[in-house]
Amino acid sequence: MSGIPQEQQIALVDRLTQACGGRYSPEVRRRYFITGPQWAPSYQGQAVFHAPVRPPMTFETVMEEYSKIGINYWCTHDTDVIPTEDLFTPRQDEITARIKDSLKKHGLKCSMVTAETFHHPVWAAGPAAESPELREYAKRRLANTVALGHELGAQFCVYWPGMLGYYIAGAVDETQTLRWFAEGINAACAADLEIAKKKNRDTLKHCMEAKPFEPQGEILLPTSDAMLAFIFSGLLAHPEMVGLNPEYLHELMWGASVRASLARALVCGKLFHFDINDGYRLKHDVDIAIGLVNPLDWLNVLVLLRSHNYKGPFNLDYKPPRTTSRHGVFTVSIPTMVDRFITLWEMAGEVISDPIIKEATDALKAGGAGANPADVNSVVAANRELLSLHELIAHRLFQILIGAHRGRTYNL
Ligand code: 3MF
Ligand code: MG
Ligand code: MG
Repeated sequence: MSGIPQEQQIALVDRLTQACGGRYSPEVRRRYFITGPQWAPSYQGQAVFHAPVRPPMTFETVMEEYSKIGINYWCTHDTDVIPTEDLFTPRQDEITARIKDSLKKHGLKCSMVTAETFHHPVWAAGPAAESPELREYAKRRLANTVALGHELGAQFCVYWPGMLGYYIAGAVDETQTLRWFAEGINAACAADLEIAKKKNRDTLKHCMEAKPFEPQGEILLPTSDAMLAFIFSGLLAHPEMVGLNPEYLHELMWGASVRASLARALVCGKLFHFDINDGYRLKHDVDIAIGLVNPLDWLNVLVLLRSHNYKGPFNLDYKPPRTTSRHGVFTVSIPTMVDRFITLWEMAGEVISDPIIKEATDALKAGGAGANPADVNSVVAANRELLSLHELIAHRLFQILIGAHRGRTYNL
């Protein structure tokens, strides 16, 4: 093949994307509670060792493209759309009015807002640092984000305290920092109660998001489990208003079983919101799009969520790879990721109703006949053959993933 002329490359990418088939219509995509962040498509590919590879993008463009693809909901950090210096000024109101107009124009709703408490130099020592004035500013920022959420009609507010910690141990008393951080969340809940009452709206669902590493060197609430302990610690004035926004990769990054992490959130009634993506264990936060690394694990995760009636948002928190162009972000990254999610979600339904898995699971739950709980050997003997079904269920999941249960075969 000879070199592909630059002016023919978009047509090639589009033609091959079409040729893949398996696309859902925007109408079908809109049936799912999929939310699109401002920051995902507008990520320019920059990082400590990386220069940006794509141009900046406005919220108007993001909303227009989401609407064409079939994503109903948009979400944002406060400073993705309002420069830090413009917060708390009339510029904030002007921009908020433009956001509302654009949402309306493109038929989108705002699902969630989140305060950026990690990027700006003001957060160099984190959002709960020693300076009382800094902490007062942090409370104002959280309360302002809650107000923005109500103004835009959001149901959720997310907090990712990725700067809650330190680079160098010893200077900070962790218990004190956690108490100060709780004061920030309490201020956000208090503001919410007041605004919700005034506006006659429900209060927001406040969701904490954990990540084990990055950008802080050591993080005080590194996992969803640490956050559950924090929510139930007695430090929060309204623990009933606060839950979790786990992120698939953030749990995987520390080596967890994501499905087990989600299960622990579910049994606590705290799985409010879910950031979906993919990546690798014990590596940095690559935020690859769903299903490109761990499709079988993703199928398992969605089986858990479907069988436990999770009704919250699936938030596309991913970073388009630096190899993807601006055109590719909206023609390859987002639609293919949404379509893989939908396919995996529907497959999860097939797993739940699969007669083989169902019969095997029922048999395991019935247990082996003749087991006597007072006799260890009889319990072992009664279940010996039955327990092979665990591996058979795993094989069946693989078959469902590759479509073998629908007759797909390889003839050698
Ligand atoms: C960082 C993240 C964040 C959070 C967001 C909270 C940039 O790893 O995942 O996205 O999701 O700040 O909504
Ligand atoms: Mg996230
Ligand atoms: Mg991430």
